[in-house]
Amino acid sequence: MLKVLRCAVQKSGRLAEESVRLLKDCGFDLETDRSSLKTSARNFPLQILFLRDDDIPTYIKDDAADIGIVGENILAERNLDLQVYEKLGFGRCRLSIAVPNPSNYKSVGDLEGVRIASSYPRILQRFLDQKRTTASIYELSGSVEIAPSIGLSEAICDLVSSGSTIASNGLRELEIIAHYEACLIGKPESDPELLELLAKLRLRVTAVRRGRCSRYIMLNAPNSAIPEISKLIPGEKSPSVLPLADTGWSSIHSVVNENDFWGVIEKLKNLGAEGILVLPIGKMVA
Ligand code: PRT
Ligand code: ZN
Repeated sequence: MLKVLRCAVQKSGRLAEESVRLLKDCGFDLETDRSSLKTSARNFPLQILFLRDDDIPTYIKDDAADIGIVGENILAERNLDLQVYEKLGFGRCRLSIAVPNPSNYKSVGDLEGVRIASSYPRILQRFLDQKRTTASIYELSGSVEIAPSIGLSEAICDLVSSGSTIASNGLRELEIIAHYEACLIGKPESDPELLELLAKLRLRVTAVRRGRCSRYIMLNAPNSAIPEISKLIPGEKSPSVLPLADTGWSSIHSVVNENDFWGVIEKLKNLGAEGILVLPIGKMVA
């Protein structure tokens, strides 16, 4: 029987939409009627299982799924023998310790002997051990931010993205423990057919991720500036340089990383570049 790669994604929540969007951008033709708990790609041996994010690592470990998309925080909290194949660039957040605002706590060391409410007791304990601080951890599965105001704890340790939830609960961030994002995970695989499907899926995910982080750039420049511009935007190997009808000028095409983008544009203009065009890239295969 033909093998099918089973991928678990969050059914609803912060990672749900982006996870499906990534898979669709990878070219998997998915019917995503969210009332069903699983669906299959019409053009690839891939089945998607829609689950609660916390259950995804266990499903993989127990062989009910082969791979999955979860926040690294979920993986870091569990001690499962799973591996991260790829960071996916969405669902970014940080795990932080927060304390009432105002309060006299200045660093983690000041939390000696206090009670900290958290849904991430293991990560927090490891962090406190590193900092040689002894505090008691009060485990909660949600609504952690409310704990100090109702007298359950003196501090909390929870995920933060914009910071508005801790601020609106009268708290301030004391220390960041770690930064996380969504990632593609799986367990060490030995079945050759599944390994082949996984390699194909990872190639596509990497290509989409690289495409999302890159921009295609085209510009005109005087020939004298080509060596400097080539150093600035080398692209994969070197930029394409095409002569313009105007003598002494060329059109230069390359790829630029989105993070460096505006800095590079300023430098290109200083080097005499004109008519700079920037286009999105769908996929970039190494
Ligand atoms: O139902 P299910 O169990 O599947 O979902 P869930 O409710 O447990 O998880 P969900 O959808 O809230 O989060 C899924 C994943 O998104 C998390 O595991 C993180 O990897 C990632 N993520 C990114 C976040 C946040 N940002 C985030 N801000 N997860 C939770 N939050 C919460 C945080 O706990 C706090 O309550 O949002 C609040 C803070 O947000 P800000 O913007 O006010 O700082
Ligand atoms: Zn959850």
